Amino acid sequence: MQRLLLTAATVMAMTAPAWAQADLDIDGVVTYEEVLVAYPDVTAEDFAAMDADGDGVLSADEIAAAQDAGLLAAPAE
Ligand SMILES: [Ca+2]
Ligand SMILES: [Ca+2]
Repeated sequence: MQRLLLTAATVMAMTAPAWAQADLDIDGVVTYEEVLVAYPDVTAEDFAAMDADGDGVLSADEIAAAQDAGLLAAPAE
């Protein structure tokens, strides 16, 4: 867990797109666990609403759509 938090801090220090800051293991998709690190208030229901294709992870497009829809705020700079 400590390593995960350190990774999050490192990623957030980089100038990456907002969604990429949540993708802690840089595999191109964001899991619910990764969302919770950046957005602790997101519920499983919120995540399911954002997961448009229902594959259990959020793609960059799904995150962009969620941010456009106001479901997911961009991380504070
Ligand atoms: Ca990931
Ligand atoms: Ca998905």
